[in-house]
Amino acid sequence: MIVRKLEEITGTDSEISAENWSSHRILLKKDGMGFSFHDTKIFPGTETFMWYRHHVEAVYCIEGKGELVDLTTGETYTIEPGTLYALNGNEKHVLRTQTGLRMICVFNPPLNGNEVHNEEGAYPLEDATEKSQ
Ligand code: 9YT
Repeated sequence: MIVRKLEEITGTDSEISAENWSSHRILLKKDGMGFSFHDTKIFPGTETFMWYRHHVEAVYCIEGKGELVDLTTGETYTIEPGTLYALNGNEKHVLRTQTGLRMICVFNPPLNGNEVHNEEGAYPLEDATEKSQ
């Protein structure tokens, strides 16, 4: 059994920060669960383009408010506590928030731990055109 607390992750290699977010990656590939499990904060006033080409991901909002656009359909969804979205088709998407968001994220296959942006397929919006075809 694995029992782990958020504060044990803080300041370790499993706490990863990027321009628009920071993430405590609580379970990783090395834990052998078949998925990774993250507690992620999306910073206030941000807009993040993401495209996980190699992973499926479920995201469950527990704090804050935002807006998700599915770039494959153009559909926009409100994100608030109790909303889950599942990227079951490697959809390109944009997440916007004024308040900031706290999200519980599950990835399959699991992340190794240190992926950010390019390695993971998550790019800032300004790079979208260049890198996401
Ligand atoms: C909301 C979202 O897609 N988060 C992705 C996971 C997080 N950025 C991480 O741990 O890489």
